[in-house]
Amino acid sequence: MSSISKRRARLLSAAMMITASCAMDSASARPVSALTIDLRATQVNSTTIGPTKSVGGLGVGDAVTIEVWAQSTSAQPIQYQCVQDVFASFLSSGGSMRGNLSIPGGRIAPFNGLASSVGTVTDLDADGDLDIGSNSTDSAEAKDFFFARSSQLIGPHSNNPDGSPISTLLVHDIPGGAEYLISRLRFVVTNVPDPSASTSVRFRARPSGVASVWTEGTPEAAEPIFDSDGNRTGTYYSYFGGLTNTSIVAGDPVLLSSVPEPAGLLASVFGGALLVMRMRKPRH
Ligand SMILES: [Ca+2]
Ligand SMILES: [Ca+2]
Repeated sequence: MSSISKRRARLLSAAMMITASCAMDSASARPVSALTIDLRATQVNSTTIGPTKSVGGLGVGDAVTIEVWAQSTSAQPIQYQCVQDVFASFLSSGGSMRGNLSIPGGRIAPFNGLASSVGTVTDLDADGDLDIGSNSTDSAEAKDFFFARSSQLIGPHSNNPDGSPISTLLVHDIPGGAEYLISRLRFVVTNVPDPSASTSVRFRARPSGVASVWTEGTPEAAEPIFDSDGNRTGTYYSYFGGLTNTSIVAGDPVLLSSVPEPAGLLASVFGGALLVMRMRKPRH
């Protein structure tokens, strides 16, 4: 590996650590009780990258794929940390780069249940490009938000009632709980007015009404499945109960920039370091 490649690998590693820290209390390095919605870029046009919090070298027409992960964590993790519903808006904000957000793949099972929605594509922040979701603060106005919704609580081992896997369910263990893939966004660059143009793609929680549904410390039921001859053929896992009503946290945004890597990546790592420093600053 060349020295440049090693340096890039170290920077990517640093960026990944920052990503993983989103569900952690940075000051104490302990998991927190929260639902953290974390975004990370995984593809530019047809090239797989990262996952990373920063993409550089972007020009007009480039398409960035950004995964949306719902991280359900507990400060005192026991049993399972689960997710069912997530209301959201997604925006590109700050900087001079413009581009349009969409969800080209539609909803991802099992978060494609009754009433789920990919949301309305619209310019939420009046900067001339398209975002996803709603600015409504009316608790009765839910229809324009992105809404990932499963018909039941989803845990790390959730599968179909016949014991087969849910092919599109992606789950990772993380400190304090688990994270679940709930969507894939696409940002297509439409305007780069200057050589250092950038913007940040971020999650914004629904400000009123039912924000989301997730649980901590949820028991798991493992039901054996038998065929007609009485032979056990599998297990159906389901989740009920647990604690609710902790806080929703937006993970660090994804920084998109026209500045070639690794400068853009350095900016993200540096920005992440600043965030940690701010969080460590003692309160007075
Ligand atoms: Ca924008
Ligand atoms: Ca906009």
